[in-house]
Amino acid sequence: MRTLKFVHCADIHLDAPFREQGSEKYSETRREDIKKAFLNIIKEVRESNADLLLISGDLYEHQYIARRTMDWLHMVLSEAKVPVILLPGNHDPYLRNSWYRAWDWPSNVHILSNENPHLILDKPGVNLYGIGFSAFKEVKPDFSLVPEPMKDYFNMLMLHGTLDMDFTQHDYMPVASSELKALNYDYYALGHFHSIKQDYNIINPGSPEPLGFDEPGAHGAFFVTLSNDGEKTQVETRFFETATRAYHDKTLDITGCKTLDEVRIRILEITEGLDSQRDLVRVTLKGRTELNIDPKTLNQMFSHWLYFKIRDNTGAAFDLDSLEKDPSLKGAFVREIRKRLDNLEKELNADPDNEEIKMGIERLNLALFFGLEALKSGKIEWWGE
Ligand SMILES: [Mn+2]
Repeated sequence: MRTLKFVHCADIHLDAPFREQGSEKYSETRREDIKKAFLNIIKEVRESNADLLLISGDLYEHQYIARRTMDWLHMVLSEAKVPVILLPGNHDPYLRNSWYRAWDWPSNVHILSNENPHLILDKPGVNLYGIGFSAFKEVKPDFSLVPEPMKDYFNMLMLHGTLDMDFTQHDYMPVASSELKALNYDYYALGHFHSIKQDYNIINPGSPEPLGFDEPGAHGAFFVTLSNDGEKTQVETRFFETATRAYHDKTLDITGCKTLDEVRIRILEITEGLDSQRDLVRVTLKGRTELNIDPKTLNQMFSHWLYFKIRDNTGAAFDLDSLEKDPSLKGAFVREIRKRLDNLEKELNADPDNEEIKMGIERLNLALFFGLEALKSGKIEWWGE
């Protein structure tokens, strides 16, 4: 039985600019977070006795990477103590002035460029082929260049590209799973998407540290074991988390909130359990309100968080008294609902504990709101649970 253990990661994006907050201290903290995530990957390589480390593109940001980060990377990669296979992605393409060409990489590092896409390691018996970027954009790859699988070797393809979608946009190497499977390789180490995609032996591990609010959820890399009994290769995978922080993008409908304190309490409710240093939070307020929302004042309450931003997307509340005089359908609708509400209010005065009447009033108020929203914007959004 032949076996191979390796760690597969991608999309590290060392020295990404992180401009969303506009403070240099924040951006620096986040760039350090990326390094920590990468160190977690190296740690896993060492502790799990992996034979290889595969990095499927976007290891660093060509436009922003600092020389001192490259020095740090040199040190860290040599500490991996196993062969490290790099593939240039769309953020670190194999350009003429690329660090992939003009840099003293540690001796255990191999780069699969378009000039040199093929690598055979007799020990531990791996046949590797890489399809990466040599410009910031790349069209569909030519799979006819991929060598035939080698007998008694583990055959692995590394590719940075867009899997199973985006076929009208050919800028980022679009490929289909069926095209990959037809190559009959044992493992396909993909990169490019920052979220996890897995189809048995085709894996896109996502970014080890999330890079923005469009990257929620768990982030890490894969520990993979291939085993071959002489006939068939089995693939076993284990995802491990590496991220320091997590993004949370929340929406809060504040229709019906009577005071700013009530709004604050609702914000606290939806962010309960989150950690001011680990979790990066954005709250978008929506709905209709008469309150004077000042995001700056609200934000002050969360100033001790590493990142907490409240955005105001609310609209003005309906002015029922003037709408009632409206000659159109809107006016007729408001008059009808208000007439029914008046009747129920009278009934409730006579029978103050009647739950059914209370519920009827609540329902009519909702009907009034939804009806006006539909008449005004042509659609309604349900914000309930
Ligand atoms: Mn990327």
